Amino acid sequence: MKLHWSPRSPFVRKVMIAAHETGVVDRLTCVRTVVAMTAPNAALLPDNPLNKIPTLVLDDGSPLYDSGVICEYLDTLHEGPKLFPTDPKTRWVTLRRHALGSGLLDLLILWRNERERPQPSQPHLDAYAVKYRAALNALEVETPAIVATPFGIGHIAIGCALSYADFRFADLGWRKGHPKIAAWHASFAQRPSAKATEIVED
Ligand SMILES: N[C@@H](CCC(=O)N[C@@H](CS)C(=O)NCC(=O)O)C(=O)O
Repeated sequence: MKLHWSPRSPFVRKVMIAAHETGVVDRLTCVRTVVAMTAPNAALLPDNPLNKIPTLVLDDGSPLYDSGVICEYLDTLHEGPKLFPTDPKTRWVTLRRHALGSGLLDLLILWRNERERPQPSQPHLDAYAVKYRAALNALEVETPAIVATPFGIGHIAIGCALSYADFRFADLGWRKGHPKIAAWHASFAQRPSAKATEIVED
């Protein structure tokens, strides 16, 4: 399978962590694909008209996107503990946590784009800051339940979002005031799958 990939995309990292956790990483051929919101990549558009990575191309040529869909597909390729639980009691809370982590990532990427514009919109910057703080506070409150749940796609999305905050928003110092989720993130960062996929500056 071909994965449109970049070493610094936090959404690609979600897929790579899932691939390591499910033991299918060797089945992926990672193809470096450069994307930018303002510069559609003509080589990617036939596989993903939305111009986003990660995009997975199956052996029969059919594409899969976005990161959550790809992770759920990879989860069907192994017999081990599932990243996407089927038991309704844990499934819906897991999917909501995945939405929280992925949504926080979306927010951080939009925020970064806005603050790098020549004339950023202050109302947008202020709104991103409010939502970011609300998300961190929600994670802090939910940490005991997150810790008590078997590792899954919710943990992957939340872990990738917090690592991305470290990478691009070190100035925010997100750990301050959020000691519980910070302690959880420290243990997430020690997982072999997280260590193997860490995003670093070139
Ligand atoms: N919802 C998508 C988001 C993926 C995403 O935003 N990827 C960024 C790179 S980190 C991208 O491809 N941006 C290019 C663009 O938006 O045109 C997913 O979960 O896969």
